Amino acid sequence: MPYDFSVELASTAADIERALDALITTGALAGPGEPPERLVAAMRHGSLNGGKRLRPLLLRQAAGAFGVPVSRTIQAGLAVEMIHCYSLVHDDLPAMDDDDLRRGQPTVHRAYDEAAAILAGDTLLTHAFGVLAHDSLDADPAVRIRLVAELAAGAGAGGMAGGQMRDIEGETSFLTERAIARMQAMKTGALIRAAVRMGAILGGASDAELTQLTDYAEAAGRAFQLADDILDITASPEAMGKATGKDAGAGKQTLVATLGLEGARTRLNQTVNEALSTLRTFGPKADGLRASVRYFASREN
Ligand code: GRG
Repeated sequence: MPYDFSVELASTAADIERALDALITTGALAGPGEPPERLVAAMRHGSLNGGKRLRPLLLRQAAGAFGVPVSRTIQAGLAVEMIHCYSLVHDDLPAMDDDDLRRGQPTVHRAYDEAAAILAGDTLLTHAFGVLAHDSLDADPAVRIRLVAELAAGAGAGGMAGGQMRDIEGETSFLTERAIARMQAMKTGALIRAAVRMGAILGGASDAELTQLTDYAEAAGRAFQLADDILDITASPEAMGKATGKDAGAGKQTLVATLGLEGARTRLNQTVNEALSTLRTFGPKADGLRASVRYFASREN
C-alpha cells in the first residue's frame, strides 16, 4: 500500500489518546498513596481530547526508519506527549501566556484553578519519566536510560524550559535574529529534536545516522516554529482552538516580525528543503519523516 500521511497521523493520535486514557487514572498513577481525583481530572483535561500528537508521530517515524514496529514506539511517544501537554498547561498560566483557550477548550487553570493546573503540569512531567523507566518499554535498561537522558535534556534548562525563560526575557529586551532562532530552537525545537532522537535510539541508529536525524529534527523544528508564527498572524482563533495574534500583542519577537510574512514563507520553504536533504541516504522507510516536515509547513492549525 502506498504511504498515506493522514492515515498515520490519525492512527498515532488514536494510539496516544488510548495510552493517555489508560495511564491517567487514579489506579494507574497510584504511588505510596492514592492520587486525588481532582488532580487526575485536571491532568486528563490538560492531555486528552485534542492535540495533533506530532511529537509521538515523529518518534514513531524515526523509529520506523529502522523498521521498529509501531507498538514498540507508543510508550516513548506517550512520555514525550506528556511533557508537551505539561508545557502547554504551564504556558497557559497567568504568570506565562495567560490564555483562556487551548485546543478549543478552557485551559486547565480556567476549568479548575491555578494550583490544580500547576500540579497537573508537574505530575504529567513526573510520570513521563516513570513511563520511560518502565520495563515494558524496552527489555534493555540501557536503552531506557538513554531515553530518559534524551528527554530530560530536551525538556530541561538547555531545552524547552530554558527556551521558555529566554522567550520571557525577550519580552523586555531586544533579541537579534540569531537570538530569536536560539530561543526557538530551545523552546519548541528541543522537544521535537528529542522525539526524533528517541525514535532513532529505539531503532538502534548508528552515531552517523543519529547525527543525520538530529539535523533533520532541528530543521523540522525550525519549520514547525516558523509555521506556528505565520499561523499566529494568518489563522483564525477557531481554526487554531486558541487565541491568535498574541505574539504581536505581547511584543514577542518572532522571525515573522523580523523577516516579514513573505520573508518568513520563503524561509519556511528553504527550511523544509533543508530537512528533506538530511534524509537523502534514507530510503522509503523515511517517507513518514519527509511527509511530516511538509505537513508542518502546510498545516492550518
Ligand atoms: C512552560 C516549561 C514551559 C514551556 C512552554 C510549549 C511551550 C514551552 C510554549 C508554548 C508556546 C507556543 C505556542 C509555542 C509554539 C510551538 C508549540 C509548542 C505549539 C503547540 O504545539 P502543537 O501545535 O499543539 O503540536 P497540539 O495542541 O497539537 O499538541
